[in-house]
Amino acid sequence: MAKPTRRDLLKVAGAGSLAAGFGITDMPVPKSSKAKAGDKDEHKHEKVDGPLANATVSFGAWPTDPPLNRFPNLGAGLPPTGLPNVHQLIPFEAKIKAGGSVNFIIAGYHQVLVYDDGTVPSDIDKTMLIGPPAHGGPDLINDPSNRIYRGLDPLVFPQDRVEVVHFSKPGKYLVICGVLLHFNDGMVGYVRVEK
Ligand SMILES: [Cu+2]
Repeated sequence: MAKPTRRDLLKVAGAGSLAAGFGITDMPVPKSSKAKAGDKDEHKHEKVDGPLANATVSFGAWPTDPPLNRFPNLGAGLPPTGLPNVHQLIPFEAKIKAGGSVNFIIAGYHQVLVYDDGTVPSDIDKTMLIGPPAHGGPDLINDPSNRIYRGLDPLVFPQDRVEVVHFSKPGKYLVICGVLLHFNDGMVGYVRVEK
């Protein structure tokens, strides 16, 4: 009798993880899907609709003048490559309503930092940094005062990605790029959250 080959075993293992990934298991199904401990608050939100339910902010952008050729994957890897990049938040001020979210679409080596209502760029302490040798990239701003969201380490792959940030209260929130050089370059913007 032929022994199962390594390939066969991998096939079985693959099928098992696929089933688990889609929730197809022999586990008994709980009677109430609301009964799970620890998640009740995450499912009590009111529905948010309309044009101010969310906004998209380009967080950096790849230039086209002069033409830029990123094929095959220039600027996607680690660390920053020195490719040209537009260090801006577009639009500069995004508007949503309370309970909505902002989809930050990140193009290139950037870090999203959001500061609480009323913060302005001059409030940011640029002496609080994280950089070499603790961190492998250029200096990052690490001022925790009034910081309400700190995005992924820009050394994360892929650098072109989306981070969705929720705003529950009205206010004018400062959003900056955590890369010190970019912040100094004016890579800031605001999220205005209406009632
Ligand atoms: Cu940046």
